[in-house]
Amino acid sequence: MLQILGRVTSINVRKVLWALDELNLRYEREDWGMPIRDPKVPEFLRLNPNGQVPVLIEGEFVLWESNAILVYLAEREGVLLPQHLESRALALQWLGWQASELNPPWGYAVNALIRKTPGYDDPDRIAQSMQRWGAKMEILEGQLAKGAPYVVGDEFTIADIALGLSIHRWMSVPAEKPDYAAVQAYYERLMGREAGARWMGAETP
Ligand SMILES: N[C@@H](CCC(=O)N[C@@H](CS)C(=O)NCC(=O)O)C(=O)O
Repeated sequence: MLQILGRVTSINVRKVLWALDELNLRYEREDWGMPIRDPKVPEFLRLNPNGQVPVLIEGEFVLWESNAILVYLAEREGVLLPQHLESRALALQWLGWQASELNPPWGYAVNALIRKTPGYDDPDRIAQSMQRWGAKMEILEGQLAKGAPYVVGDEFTIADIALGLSIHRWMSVPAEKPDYAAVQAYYERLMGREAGARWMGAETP
């Protein structure tokens, strides 16, 4: 039985849970991650030295990094990644872009406006974070405005899972935002999937 370590309030854990549901795979989940259960303890650090969730365990096999877990699950099941070489590369491109380009700018704004983390109250830095985040969202808008239902075409892939959760966060942040019509339509399409609606639920920004 697959085992997932991580709290459902984590966007990176929800990526994995969404993929597992799309694949109809059964799993057991153990709550780890602050404030529920501190992963910076020897027992957890032996599994993931970063002290972060999610972690996948299958027998002796241990895997961390949410996008690597998505790729593993997709390849294990032979779905959610295109067979066609170029389409597959494009799906991996958007998956990598989500983690390395789209996510980093939101840190300050999300801490200030969603998490209300003490110390994150500088209006200039909030504005700067929103501006940089918006610039990345504009790139996604440009791709989606080409008219395909999913980010690399007609096929739903693990890249859509990762992007969907990032867009959900964008939608949840209470701030003035540009109106991205293609992103909005894509988000609604992803919400139309049973597992998408489950893991992009309103209570989990
Ligand atoms: N690059 C990692 C990032 C993982 C990450 O940042 N996880 C956060 C939750 S979203 C975490 O473990 N935070 C510490 C905690 O929850 O205690 C991945 O994609 O798996």
